Amino acid sequence: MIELAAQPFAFRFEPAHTALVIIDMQRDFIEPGGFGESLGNDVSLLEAIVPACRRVLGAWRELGGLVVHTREAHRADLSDCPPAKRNRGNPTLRIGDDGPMGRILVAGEPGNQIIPALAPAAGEIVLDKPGKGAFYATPLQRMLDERGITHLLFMGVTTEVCVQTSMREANDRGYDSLLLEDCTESYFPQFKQAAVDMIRAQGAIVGWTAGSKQLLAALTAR
Ligand code: C5J
Repeated sequence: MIELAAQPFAFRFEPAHTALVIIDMQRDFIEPGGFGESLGNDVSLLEAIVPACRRVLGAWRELGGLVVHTREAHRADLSDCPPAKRNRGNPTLRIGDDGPMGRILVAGEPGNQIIPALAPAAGEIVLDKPGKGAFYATPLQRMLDERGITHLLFMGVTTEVCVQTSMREANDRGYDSLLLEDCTESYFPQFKQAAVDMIRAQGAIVGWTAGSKQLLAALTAR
């Protein structure tokens, strides 16, 4: 059993029953010249978490822990993209349109790939999700249950959208989840802070939060 200093109180987990879930670290959200930047976002905020994510991923791989990578991705025919999602905000570029790195949020396109620094390794789960949450319309719960997973460590982007939605879905399904604060980011720093505060409020109503240093120290000390 590993115990790490977390908020609002210590988080305990058994590595064999815990998965590291990395949400949507895809090129279109993170890299300069991608869809995120074309919408006017400062992607350097998101890029800045990559080294901390790499350290955690490396340590987790050394331990032999289960890794899940997600991508926000739709089928090429957009049959899994509700018109409400495609039309929301009346943007100039919509899901499925040709963007700077291929068709936006379409599986298999260059911009939809996970950034090279966090590229999935053989045997790791890579999950395309059509929604914001990682459990909606995906086999994630079955995959975790088959492997006896009860605890989840979350990293990725963006904190208040796909990360928080996935943590809430996990919470309702009975998993204990921890968010690594310096391994998640938003284009809007105030939204990140609000999401972190919400997650751990009221005695971990959604889950726990901690820095990657706390996790790495706990893994080293075991
Ligand atoms: C994610 C988004 N991954 N912000 N997507 O958070 O639309």
